[in-house]
Amino acid sequence: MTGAPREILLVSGPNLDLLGDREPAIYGSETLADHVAAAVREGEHHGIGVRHVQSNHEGELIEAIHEARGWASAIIINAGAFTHTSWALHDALAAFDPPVVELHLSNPAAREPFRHISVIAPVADGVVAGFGGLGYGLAVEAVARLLGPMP
Ligand code: CA2
Repeated sequence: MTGAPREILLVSGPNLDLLGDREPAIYGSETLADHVAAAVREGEHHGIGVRHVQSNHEGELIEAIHEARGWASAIIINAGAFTHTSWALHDALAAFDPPVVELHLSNPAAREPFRHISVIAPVADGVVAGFGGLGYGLAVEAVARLLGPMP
């Protein structure tokens, strides 16, 4: 392998740390750790590392995105409910040049009206939504394809 190693920052927003414990009908019974493990496995398949950060605090997520400007080849973000409200996350992602993939377990467009708006979507290259835990692997595959073969 040549070139710098590729690594994705996987960002998980508020309440995703509760997955597996509540609301299984909407979000499934797998835990966030299960989803992160699926992303890591798919990354290994493509020779891409995955670093994960979860926080219930908007500022911590913004700091992680700022820091990723120094090392990440892409960001995959499930911003939780901040998806619908956080222009601060929007602005942080706008300052990150490499690919950004927005990720959701559910399909917010098929749910309550307040979930139909994403302030992340305008600064994302694409969105993976509605496929439950399968989406974590799909999002990593999307990044691998966007980045193309190692130079
Ligand atoms: O479908 C998704 O992945 C969401 O990003 C999940 C968010 C929701 O606000 C978005 O509209 C769509 C919710 C995060 C997890 O919330 C939980 C609440 C209780 C129990 C377990 C998870």
